[in-house]
Amino acid sequence: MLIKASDKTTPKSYELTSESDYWSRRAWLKAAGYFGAGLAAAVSLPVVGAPASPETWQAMLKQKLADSVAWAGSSRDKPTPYEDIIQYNNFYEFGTGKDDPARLSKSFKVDPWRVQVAGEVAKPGNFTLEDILKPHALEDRIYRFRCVEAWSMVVPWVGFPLADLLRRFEPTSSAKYVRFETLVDPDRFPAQRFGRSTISWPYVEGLRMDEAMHPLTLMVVGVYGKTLLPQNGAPLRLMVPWKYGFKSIKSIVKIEFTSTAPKTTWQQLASSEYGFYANVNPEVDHPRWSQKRERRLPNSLWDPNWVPTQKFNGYEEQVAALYDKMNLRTHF
Ligand SMILES: Nc1nc2c(c(=O)[nH]1)N[C@H]1C(S)=C(S)[C@@H](COP(=O)(O)O)O[C@H]1N2
Ligand SMILES: [Mo]
Repeated sequence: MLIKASDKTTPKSYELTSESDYWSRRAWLKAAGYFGAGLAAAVSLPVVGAPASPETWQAMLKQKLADSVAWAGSSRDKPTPYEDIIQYNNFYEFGTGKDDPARLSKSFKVDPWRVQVAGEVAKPGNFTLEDILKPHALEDRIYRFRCVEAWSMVVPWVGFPLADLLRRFEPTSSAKYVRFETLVDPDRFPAQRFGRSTISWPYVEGLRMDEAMHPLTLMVVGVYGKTLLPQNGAPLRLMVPWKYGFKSIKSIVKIEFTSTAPKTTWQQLASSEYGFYANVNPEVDHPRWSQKRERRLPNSLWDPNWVPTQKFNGYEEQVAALYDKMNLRTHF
């Protein structure tokens, strides 16, 4: 993607609050087996909200990856090789080159990590990765994945339905949209260092509530049965298979339920080129290129491997009803 607008915003540093609410405290105590034991007062509890030991969420994730089940709806297209999925990336926090994310994320440390849940919900809070992962069984889902730049892959993701996570926070009736933010940390993301990017961080994406709750919308924690690598958006990234890739925000640290549509990063940069919906649609071209076909990876300059682009990236049957009376040309 080409960035047209430019701005000189200084990166904001993301602050992890050590504050914790009743719900996450309860979840932690439950996980630790303290409920009903009558021992809680007698043992010395770790400070709730202190960084969880990395082994713990990593061990939990490993076990869940081992127990994951194949999803019946997987694409029959041939999966893109793992090497391509982890080496050809868009992740502008590392840089705009396709090889920047793999190259510059080698020493990326996920910990410490918290996910803040805020806005129109009964149960907001700051959650550890263990809190987030604990109740969810994982599924292996092979999805087609189409970037707005007209290349595509077929990726065996591992994750769980976003809807199952969102329900835990009990969104109120005012929650009409979900807004997501990526981590801001110039120590971990080189392109967030002062003056190195025209993007105003954090990277922000959003979905309408019904899109977020759709059974195809996945919270991803793995690829090809392995723990998600930083270049693919570790530890948590979204996957909305019927939308252009930029909707599938990586390395999520905030989930906010809102009553109005959030302003997303690409809309802010070039609203005439990147819309809020960003549904894959071969009938609506990007102002600067055709969306009728896509280069399916792996490919080369000599063999671009063009394939026709499908409406809603081939998921029309499952998602068309979400956009029933909408003009997809104006709501691009
Ligand atoms: N935070 C963040 N999320 C992001 C991006 C980004 O630059 N920053 N790029 C998006 C784009 S344009 C695409 S195509 C996909 C790429 O995902 P992949 O590298 O895992 O294939 O991530 C999306 N999510
Ligand atoms: Mo993209």
